[in-house]
Amino acid sequence: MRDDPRDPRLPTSPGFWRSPLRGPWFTSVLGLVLLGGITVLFVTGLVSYAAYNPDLSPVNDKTPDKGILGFYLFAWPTGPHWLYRLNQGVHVTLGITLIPVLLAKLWSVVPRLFALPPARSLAHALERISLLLLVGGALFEFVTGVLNVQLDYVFPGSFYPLHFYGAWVFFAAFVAHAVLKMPTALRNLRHLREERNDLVSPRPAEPTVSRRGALWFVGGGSLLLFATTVGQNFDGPLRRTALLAPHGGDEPGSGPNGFQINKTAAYAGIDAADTDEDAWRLVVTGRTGTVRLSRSQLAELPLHSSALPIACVEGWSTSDQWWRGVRLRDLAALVGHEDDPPDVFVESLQRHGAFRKAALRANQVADPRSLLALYVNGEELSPDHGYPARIIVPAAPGVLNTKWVARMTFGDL
Ligand SMILES: Nc1nc2c(c(=O)[nH]1)N[C@H]1C(S)=C(S)[C@@H](COP(=O)(O)O)O[C@H]1N2
Ligand SMILES: [Mo]
Repeated sequence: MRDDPRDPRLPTSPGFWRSPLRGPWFTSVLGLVLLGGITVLFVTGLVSYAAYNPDLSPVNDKTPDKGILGFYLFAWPTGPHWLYRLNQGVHVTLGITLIPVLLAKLWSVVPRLFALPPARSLAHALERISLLLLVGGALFEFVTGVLNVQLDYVFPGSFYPLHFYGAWVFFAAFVAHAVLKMPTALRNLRHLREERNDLVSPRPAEPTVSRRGALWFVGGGSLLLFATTVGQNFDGPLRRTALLAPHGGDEPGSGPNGFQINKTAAYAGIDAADTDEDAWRLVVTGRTGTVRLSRSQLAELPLHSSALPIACVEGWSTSDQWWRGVRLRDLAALVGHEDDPPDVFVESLQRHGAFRKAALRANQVADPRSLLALYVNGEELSPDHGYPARIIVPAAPGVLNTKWVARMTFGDL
């Protein structure tokens, strides 16, 4: 008896699963929410990757072996200036908001994981393998994403290739699943009287909550996560509502430099002795050679202002800050690129760390709002925001806004 798969004490028996909530309607509602939500996550994720300009330079490319998976890459525009802020805010906030829906959906179909026989036919075997990729892929993408946002990452290997390749594997299984299940899901939602299927328990326990009630519970969980995350894309009082987000809560300080900081100068190993007026020189190289500029020489060049946000890949952003500094295209002109500014390779004083250098495309250099900033909100940059000078480019991800700049090399990359 103990080995009989129909023994209701074993999870392989349909009778083991007693929740009266399980059934085609509950699973279909959650499935359709995920269909819409995950499609948006996939698209915003791919778009975010394009924003890194991976085709431009190996230093920007976190997945150099991507092959044809990079088929869609495009030159990232510089406008509207909040483009990356919006894209990444949606990607991260929506991902976190969907966690309860994903968990409820997996819970609703968990009896199928144990169903025997493992495969009734070749087609059934293939379907079950694709489900493993689907469930495994979904868990992998959500877990790596959340770890990267919350914990500054703890996985072995870099986050970017894992999350990128994982997304393709997962999305392929997801598309196959959606195509196979869509007709059933729509039918289940249209029919008032439910069709019975294998998800409906043959010996249901007494209900403690209705199916609609359970959906409200899942939705409430999502709403709570949304409400405690979305504020990290705004300043001051709104940011304080982002209780669960690492860049939620209070601003790191007050005054002109009192907005969010990713890595501090201390963390990046920036020594104050290397940034003072006597020590620091910006080294700019281009067609006509190299010039070295002290900070006070830079401050005597024509200065311009632009109001631009910092928007991090981890899904937090600031509102527009007033940056003031030298236009990137004016720096290009100083070294012989007067008319058509080329790409530029930017290197930081920072010696270690993944984001100490970045390449910018010619369109980013040419934009009059793109600056090597010396000031922010009317004051000198603070050490943590990149003193003596940092890059700020409209619509770009935060990683391209290199802090503590030491060297800029203009030329087609
Ligand atoms: N040199 C250097 N520049 C850097 C980084 C870094 O780690 N080192 N981090 C980047 C990232 S990921 C972001 S989001 C922004 C954050 O800028 P902030 O700290 O001024 O808000 O700086 C960018 N510039
Ligand atoms: Mo970032």
